[in-house]
Amino acid sequence: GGEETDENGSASEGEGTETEETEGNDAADATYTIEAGIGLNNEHPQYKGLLEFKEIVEEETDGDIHVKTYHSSQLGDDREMMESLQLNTQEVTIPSTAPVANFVEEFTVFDFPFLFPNEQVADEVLDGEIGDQLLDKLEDEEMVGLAYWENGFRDLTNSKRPVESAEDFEGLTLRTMENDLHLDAFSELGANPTPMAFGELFTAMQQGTVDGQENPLATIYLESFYEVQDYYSDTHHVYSPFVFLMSKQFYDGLPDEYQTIVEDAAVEAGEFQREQNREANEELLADLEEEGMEITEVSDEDRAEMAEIVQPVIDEYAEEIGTDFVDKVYQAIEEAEEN
Ligand code: KDG
Repeated sequence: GGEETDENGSASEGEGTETEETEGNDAADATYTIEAGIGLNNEHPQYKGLLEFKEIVEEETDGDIHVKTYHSSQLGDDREMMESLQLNTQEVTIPSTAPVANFVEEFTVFDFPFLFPNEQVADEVLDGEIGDQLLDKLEDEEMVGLAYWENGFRDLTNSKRPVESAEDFEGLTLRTMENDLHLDAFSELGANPTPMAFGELFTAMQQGTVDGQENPLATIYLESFYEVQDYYSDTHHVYSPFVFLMSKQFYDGLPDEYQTIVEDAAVEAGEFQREQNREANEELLADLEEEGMEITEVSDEDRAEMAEIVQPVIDEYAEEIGTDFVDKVYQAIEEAEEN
């Protein structure tokens, strides 16, 4: 529930790498320890969701599983943390789907530009058969996918000019996530994409190595990107899910009962996280403007033009992933839209 604001609040003030212990739980008494790390900071709803996961798991195992939480890439970037999961030197991480596609290429489909029309449709497809099918594929990569959380619709910021239409991308040096589809789509729009780990982004913008970046509003505001960026556009070009990942070796070593507990906790904390995230993404635009960013609203026509330009890239990746599977995704989206 939302009653642990105090704990969240004090956790976000902490200077150290570890959050304060959940009351009543003594790490020394635990049989299992989960080290959980994310790239975003402790202000982000993703971290609040992680604290919720910690609380549920520690309570339901009576402290027998202890969860240590890390934020701001303290344990590494998305790729490094996933590799640590494979080696079982870290137990949990929650990356965007984009870098996950470097391990299981089918995940690329969720990053197709303008794929999901809204969050509700995304929830239904991700939490349904299609989403499950992809989570299952992670096991060959020594990871277990327990749930989808939400990063959200990605928007554009830059330090050069207002971006209103497709032409405005021309020549902008943009940091992208480490994902080939993202790279090719932004190239197609005329930008100069530079893949980079999230932890290096702020400095890259500050030093002018890149002109801009794209992320959901919550990240843009809560990571104080307004300090180094002047223009924001609500492009909403990609819906970015998070995947809650656990080391397969660690998961397999848990008693059945604990496997169920961590799985249910990932889903339950995910529901809480999605709620928090949606609130943040709704509320923060005014705050961003107050911080001095110039806000540009992108029209549906301009979005449609962007979509048309990147369509050949989408088609290419659909071929690569398998058009049968991609068609199933489109079909699931259509069905969800009817509900
Ligand atoms: O905690 C998640 C981050 O590590 C990352 O996935 C955020 O969307 C993201 C980005 O732009 O790298």
